[in-house]
Order: sequence, then C-alpha cells, then structure tokens
Amino acid sequence: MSDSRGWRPAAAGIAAVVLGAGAGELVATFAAPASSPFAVVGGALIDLAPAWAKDTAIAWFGTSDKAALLVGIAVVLLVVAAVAGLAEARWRHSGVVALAALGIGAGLLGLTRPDAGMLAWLPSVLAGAVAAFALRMLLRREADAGPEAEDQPSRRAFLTWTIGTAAIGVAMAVVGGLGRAGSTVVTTVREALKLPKPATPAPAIPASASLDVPGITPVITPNADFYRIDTALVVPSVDPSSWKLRIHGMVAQEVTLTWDELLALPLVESAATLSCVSNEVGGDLIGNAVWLGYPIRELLKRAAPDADADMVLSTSVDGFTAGTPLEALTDDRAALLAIGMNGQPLPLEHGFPVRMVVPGLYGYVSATKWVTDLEVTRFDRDRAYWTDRGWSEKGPIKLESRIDVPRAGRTVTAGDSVIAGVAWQPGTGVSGVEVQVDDGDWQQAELATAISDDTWVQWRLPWRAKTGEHSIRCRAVAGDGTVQTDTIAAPAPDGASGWHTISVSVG
Ligand SMILES: Nc1nc2c(c(=O)[nH]1)N[C@H]1C(S)=C(S)[C@@H](COP(=O)(O)O)O[C@H]1N2
Ligand SMILES: [Mo]
Repeated sequence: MSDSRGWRPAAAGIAAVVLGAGAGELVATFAAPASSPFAVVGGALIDLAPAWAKDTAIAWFGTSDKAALLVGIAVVLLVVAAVAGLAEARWRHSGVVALAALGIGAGLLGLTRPDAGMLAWLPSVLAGAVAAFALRMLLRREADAGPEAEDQPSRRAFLTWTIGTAAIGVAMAVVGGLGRAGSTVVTTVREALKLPKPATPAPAIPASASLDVPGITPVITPNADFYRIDTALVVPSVDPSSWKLRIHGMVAQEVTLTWDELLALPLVESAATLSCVSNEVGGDLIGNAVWLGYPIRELLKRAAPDADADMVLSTSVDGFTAGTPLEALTDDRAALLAIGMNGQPLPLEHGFPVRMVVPGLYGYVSATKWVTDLEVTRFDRDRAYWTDRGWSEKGPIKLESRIDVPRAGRTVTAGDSVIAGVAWQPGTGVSGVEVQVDDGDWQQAELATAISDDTWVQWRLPWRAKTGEHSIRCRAVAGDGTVQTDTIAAPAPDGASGWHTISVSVG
C-alpha cells in the first residue's frame, strides 16, 4: 500500500462485509432458512465440486466437511471484502458496486437452488446492500481521519465504528444461527411424535451380540454418534403433515402416500448397517441402527413397475438423487421407507420424517434422506447425484473389517491383551475374521452373535503382547466363503478395499 491510509480501507471492507453477512444470516432465519448467503454459496459449491474434491474434503475433514467448507467460504469472503475496501478508497464506487453485485449474484444463485422458496434471493441481496452501504459509511469516517492520520481522536472514532460494525454483524449471525438451530417448528413436531408399534418387531438383540471389550464399537450405534454425510448445508425442514411420497415413471399405477397413510401401514423393524462409499479402510463413516419403516417392495408392488425398468431414482426435498437397482428394492431384503431409527423418529439430520434404507448398498445409491419422490426408470435413461459426478452406478457395500482395539498408534501394556473390532458384509453376513500380527500365522478371531446378515458383527482375539513395535491386520470372510481382498482401492469410484492394518507399540 503506497498511500498512508494503509490497512484502514481494508478493515472497513471486512467490517462492512461481516455486517452484511450477519444481516443476511439473520434475515434468512426468518424469511428463507435454506437460502442464507452461506447456504446458497456453499450448496452451489458442493453441487459443482468434482468427485475428487468431495473425496478429499471427506478424507481430510470427515463429518466436519461442512464446517470446513463454511470456514473456507468465510476466508475467501474476507479477502474479497478487504480488496473491496481498498478499491473503494482508491476508486470511489468500485467497492460498493462490487459488494452489491456480489449480493445480487448470490441472490440469483439462491433462486436456482433445488429447495429455493420465493424469497430465496432476499437474504443475499440484502447482505450485499447492507455491506455496500456500510462500506461507504465507514470510508466516510475513514476520510475524516485524514490521509496523514494525524488526528488521533478521529482515527480512534474510525476504529470504534469499524469494530462496532463487525461486532453487530457477528451478533446478528449468532442470533440467526441459534434461531435456526433451536426452535424450528419441525423440531417441535418431531419431539411430540410417537412412533407406531411395528407389526413385525426386530428380534431382541442377544447379550452375546456384544463382546466385553473396552473400546470396541457398540453393536448398535446411538443416533447421536451415527455418522452424517449429505450435501445439505442447512438441514431440510420437512413437516410430516405436508410430506408426501409420489411413485411414478415406468409403472402401471402411480402411487402417492401421505404421512398418515404411511403410519397406518404394518411397519417392519429391522437392523441394518449403513456405510458411506467414502469410508476409507479403517474409517468411521459407517453405523448400525434398528430402522422402523415400511418395505419399499410392497409400495412398488402397488405401482407395478414395467418389465423393462431396472432402476428407482429417489429424490429428496433438497434435490439430491440416488439411483437404486429395482431388484434391491423388490427382492426379499428389508429395503425400508424408514421413519424410525433406534426407537426414535429419524433425527432431522438423518432424514426426518422419511428416508430410504437399503441393506447391502452404499448410502449414495440408496439411502435418500428427506425422500419425497420415487421414479421407476432405467439406468440407461437416468443418472443420479453422485453418478453424475463420476461415482459408480451400482454401489454394493464391500466386504470389510476394522480393528477398533487397540487404537492405531497407541501404546499397549505388555502381557495379556486383546485385539478386537467389527466386520461386515450386509446381505450374506460374516462367517469369520482372521487376524495377523507381524508376519505370524493368520489366527481365527472369536465372533459375537450377529444380529442379522445385514449388520456388522463384533470380533475379538486374545493377544499376548510382546514388547516392541507390531503391525496388526485383519480380514473378514463373508457368509458365502469369500475372503476379504487385500487389493487396495481408494473410495472412488465404488468403495475402498484392502486389509485394515495398524501399528502399535507394546511397552
Ligand atoms: N437427501 C440426501 N440424502 C442422502 C445424501 C444426501 O446428500 N442428501 N447422502 C447419502 C449418502 S452419500 C450417505 S453415505 C447416507 C448417509 O446417511 P446418514 O447421514 O444418515 O448416515 O445418506 C445418503 N442420503
Ligand atoms: Mo455416502
């Protein structure tokens, strides 16, 4: 910066944009919750991101990928804000016009989002206008401070105004965020909801399904710990009383189903392990729950799909789509239109009020949350959200096993110890797990009782841990005798494979 105004226009730009962004978030909370400026820009970035970027984001940040994206957007925005401030100080109107244009651009983007309401443009346009106005006001103060900034009191006044402006912006964003997190109508509706009793309850989970090993993954994943992966920056709010499912496309008979109609059907309860295709070997993007729902098979029977249909394209209220093989929804597996998860209504982040759960398939081809539409179609006619981005059309969950105990990188006390974990092959189930320490023989682990062929199973192997560094690996054998492959594959395009291997030191 050649002139003596130095950093002050940049600070004015940042404060103005923080104020605008805060106003946008606050107004969004009341006018258009899914269309806050951050939600709009973040949502568009998520949809535009190539497959490798999604993969990297999930690999680096796991289920915090959304937080990381928002931080990234904020950093870029602050840089833009500083530049706008400097530009405005040098070329009057340039920064103001840029900020207003940014707001209008984001507003237009908001209108193109799949879940856009009529006011989707408002939060962003308002944010841009507020930021532009605040920038001009702050720079007027800044000019008062004088180019040589000799005048200490007016310099201090500028600083106070700038900090105050930013602080109000932050406060508005916080209030907006709290408003959205706390008291949505749908949260209240969900909390008051009583799930119907299943006509077909899941068998009781035997005590022998859980091995007594401290630190092993529980056989049922509590809802609060269940991994969450989706493209929704703002969790969709779907009121059950207005929820409707439409089944159409290559069918003899269109079917629609309301929430009350769904609840009145004979519901089935069934445990199934759900895994994300982005789960690395040894990763934690996998969970196991008891789901309550209605078999999709029965609904498709009513619709009577055409003989040459082979795919069901499911769509969520937020525009996400998944393409599921028709066969997986009509064979005898418990593919459910689910409303309950571990005895509770689905948590909002897990698809309230209704989602799909299809045992044996990765989530991206089957587990549509906030689902409202099933179109019977063909794989050669329609594509889904992730298949459009380079992931495989079909996504059967691969045979895998994971070591939970000891944790990788931990120090283990020498002597009697235990190696334990979980293994899964939804569909056929797991018939065995083998463990190898260093270059030793593969040893048979003990298996817990499986709760079903669609769920993971715990395993353990007693281990005499000898002092030194050790490498431990495991592999599962499926119900049909297939041995888990040692071929290492990255998650893209159809799921990771290879043996989970950890290093531990024993001391
Ligand atoms: N509406 C919607 N449903 C979705 C997704 C999504 O992005 N949007 N992601 C899918 C993916 S990739 C996975 S792995 C599962 C994850 O379900 P969970 O968040 O309940 O664990 O949801 C699936 N259903
Ligand atoms: Mo996923």
